[in-house]
Amino acid sequence: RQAYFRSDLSLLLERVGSGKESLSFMRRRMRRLAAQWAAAARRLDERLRGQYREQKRILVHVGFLTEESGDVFSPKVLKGGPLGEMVQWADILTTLHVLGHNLKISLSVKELQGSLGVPPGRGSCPLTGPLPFDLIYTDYHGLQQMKQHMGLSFRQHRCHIRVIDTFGTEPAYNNEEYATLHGYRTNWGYWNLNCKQYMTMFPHTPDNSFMGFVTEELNQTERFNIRRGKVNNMAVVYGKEASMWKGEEKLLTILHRYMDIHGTVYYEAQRPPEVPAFVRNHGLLPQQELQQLLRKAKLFLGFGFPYEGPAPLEAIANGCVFLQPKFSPPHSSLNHEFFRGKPTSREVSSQHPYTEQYIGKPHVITVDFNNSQEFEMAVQDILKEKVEPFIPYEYTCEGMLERVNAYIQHQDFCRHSSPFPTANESRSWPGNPPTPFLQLPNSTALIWAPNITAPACWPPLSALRLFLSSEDSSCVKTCQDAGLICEPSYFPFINNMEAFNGLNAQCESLEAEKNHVFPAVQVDSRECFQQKEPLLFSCAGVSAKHQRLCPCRDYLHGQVALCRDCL
Ligand code: U2F
Repeated sequence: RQAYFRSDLSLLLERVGSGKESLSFMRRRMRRLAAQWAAAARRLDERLRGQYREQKRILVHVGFLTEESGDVFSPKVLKGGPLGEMVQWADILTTLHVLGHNLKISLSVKELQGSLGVPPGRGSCPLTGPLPFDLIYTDYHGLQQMKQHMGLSFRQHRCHIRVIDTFGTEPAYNNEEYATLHGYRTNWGYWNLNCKQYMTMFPHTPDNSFMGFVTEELNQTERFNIRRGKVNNMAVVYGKEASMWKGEEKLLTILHRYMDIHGTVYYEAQRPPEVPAFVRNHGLLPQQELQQLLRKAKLFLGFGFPYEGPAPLEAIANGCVFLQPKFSPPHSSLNHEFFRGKPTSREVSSQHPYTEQYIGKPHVITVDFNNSQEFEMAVQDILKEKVEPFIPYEYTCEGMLERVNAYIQHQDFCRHSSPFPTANESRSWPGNPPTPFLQLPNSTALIWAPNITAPACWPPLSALRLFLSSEDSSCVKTCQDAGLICEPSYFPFINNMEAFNGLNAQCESLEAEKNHVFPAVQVDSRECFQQKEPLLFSCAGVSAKHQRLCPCRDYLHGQVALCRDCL
């Protein structure tokens, strides 16, 4: 059946219900953004006219909101607890609804069992018969619940699952055997999924799919009013909890020489939060009122926590400059409590690396906050600068609809075995192997130019550009340096001798092994290694001793998840 865009959210609002504060928060958000979603749906519908979009049966099981997982978030909604996740789930639900799919929402294990057709009380008996859904969106909590309640059939059906995973999961952590043997085992990872099944809040590593969320957009009148109403010397501090302001008195005093400082720190009636007396604290605000505050302010100031939340994008969208600390050395699961145990080694270079890398000046200023002179100069510069509201396209409703629609229509993790030879097969290719690569003029990169029929693949292979990294450089970085993005789904096509030869790797020998940096060349011995375990193909992997083969692709301006020919 064909999917048709929906502009009316009433059915969705009804299904979400309002039993808990977290659900009410999501409903309020959906209602507030309804017109924006409807306009975006009209525009995308117009652009995709003529494209057949299949309607999918989708189950959304929000594991962290179930009582069975302890639901620690709902009671915190009115107290400044993490709202980022709530923002994202509200937007995911709206996206799936607006795209016209057949949606079922589950917020308890009982509903999950009912939806999957597992009779209550049957414990972990396997689901018999076919899965009644094409896709299941859940989180790590939900994944665990599904495994418990689907029994053996979980393995059979897991290719249909998508895991909403804020900070991401890297391949070395995801492959159970490898993670256990090589010290990458955490509480969360090792599910042996295709890493593209994990969907992140920001485009962290291209090993995962970037799901995202949306930011409120402005119409012409609002833009005009913002220009008129901006108060040049007004700053809002990013931090809903007093603990986020601890130890920052010195910087606040410097800032106060130039600007009035506002905060939205949660507090209980009798206990005002411990922030300096010159700060005007509004208490935790409803989202809409926070927007109004940001529309007036010139500066949004982060002190390093929370990491990678939605609020900086909202501030930038309302014409603020986001001033944030650079982390040197970067924070990661190896050196910071917050990231410890998360299934990623990603190095976080500032409070909000996405805004630093993808948006940058004049909207985002990243400086060393230990150097108060540098901080003061940044504040002075910000006061002089005139900055317009800005939203990256991928954080608009249209951008999110476009991206998620492409995933739903093209990503298929149930289709087994790559249509191309595996590590072992490629060496025993009968006769002369076809040469699928061509050198790009004036470049070390190779392009995919097969003289055989190119296998069906999404993103299409025409976008493939192959590079040899320098040692100690990941494929994320290697592709980035070339203005491209690493595309892990191309790895099976470059895991062969032809790719090494094309890049002039001068292999002394060729072996196939399980290692999350392979395919790669060992620098000192010129030994070349193919990847033996497809689940370990990794953009993020990095090794001081190896030069890696890196499959890169182009991306659309403002929509890094999609290549030019991806739509
Ligand atoms: C992030 O979670 P947070 O909830 O701490 O992220 P924020 O960026 O602070 O805010 C999320 C939303 O809270 C709203 C604001 C944002 O959309 O509009 N809000 C509000 O309604 N009223 C206020 O007074 C202040 C903010 C991240 F999203 C999570 O994934 C991480 O777990 C967490 C920790 O790093 O940070």
